[in-house]
Amino acid sequence: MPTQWTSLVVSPVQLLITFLCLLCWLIVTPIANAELIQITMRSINAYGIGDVIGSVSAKDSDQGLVIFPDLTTIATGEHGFHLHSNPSCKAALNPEGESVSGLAAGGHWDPDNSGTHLGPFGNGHRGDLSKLIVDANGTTTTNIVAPRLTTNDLKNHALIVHAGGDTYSDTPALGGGGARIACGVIN
Ligand SMILES: [Cu+2]
Ligand SMILES: [Zn+2]
Repeated sequence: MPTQWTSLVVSPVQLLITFLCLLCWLIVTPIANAELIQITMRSINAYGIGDVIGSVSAKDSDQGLVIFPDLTTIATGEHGFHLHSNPSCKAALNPEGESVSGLAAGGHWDPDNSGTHLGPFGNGHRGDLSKLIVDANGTTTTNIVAPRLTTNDLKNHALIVHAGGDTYSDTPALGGGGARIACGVIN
């Protein structure tokens, strides 16, 4: 074979490298281009929706949904944090006729009808998220991961922060977070 042709013959190793590069590009490109969704969060109470207290951003990753809270003026400590079914942060009346903060958001998003609250790594409500940890300044910027959610799942629902923590169990009911204190709707 003339020497000018030998350099054009592709070796199996070169083919393998080309294939691996293409594979890497196909895997990495959608993650790098993942859309960042930003949700404005407002304080809520039994009278309705109040001031903006920050935002929550979210994007897809190969570990699931990564959530970046950036909230201020929340009491120090742990706060239950969930995706609720309805895209509303309004107060609503309970069966006793009392106005309840954020009640229009409905219950924890549960598309599988599991009927159980098990936290972000269980097989219960898919809206169960890791609790937010608020530092001594009343701010929270600690990222959390929701392995069973994507940005698409957030749409037409509401993110809710509760006054209390979360046991990731049905004892007490719905993890015991109590009152809904902040909310944001994803359209
Ligand atoms: Cu909740
Ligand atoms: Zn739940």
